[in-house]
Amino acid sequence: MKVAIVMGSDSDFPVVEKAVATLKKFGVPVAVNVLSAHRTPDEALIFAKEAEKNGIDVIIGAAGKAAHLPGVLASQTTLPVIGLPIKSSTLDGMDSLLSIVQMPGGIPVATVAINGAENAALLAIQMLSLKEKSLTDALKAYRAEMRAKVLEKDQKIQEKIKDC
Ligand code: RP5
Repeated sequence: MKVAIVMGSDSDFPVVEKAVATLKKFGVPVAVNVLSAHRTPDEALIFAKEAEKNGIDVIIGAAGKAAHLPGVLASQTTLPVIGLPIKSSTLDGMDSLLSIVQMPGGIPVATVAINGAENAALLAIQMLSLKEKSLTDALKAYRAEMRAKVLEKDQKIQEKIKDC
């Protein structure tokens, strides 16, 4: 097992599934669990304490509202923890973002954008690529594909503006 995604509620899954799909696309093994810093604090702490022993290399912590889960996980392990703020409240996800990003000194959480599930997965893959060269090659191919798509869009715009 390489990447573990822990989400505060199953209601986070519609966002989290994009991270799962990205990790699978790169052939990275992924486990997904529902554990809450507030509703199942004991289980969340044990999960993080045992993550390294269980063969996990990177943890993605996804949570909304008062999103303490990624920080709580990070407090129990030296594995890198990526925080994925979920837009699940009337505050448009700003509460989740600030709860995750404003960590006290000494316990970092690498925070991606609100609902930035794909970037959370890509960042995890970049971390894993330090040890696995095949992932570096796959990331480079992914970026080349992205570049080609943007250049194609640019070309289409050039055609469109001729008719304006
Ligand atoms: C957080 O509270 C979860 O991560 C979720 O984003 C939010 C709402 O949870 P539910 O009430 O939908 O279970 O802990």
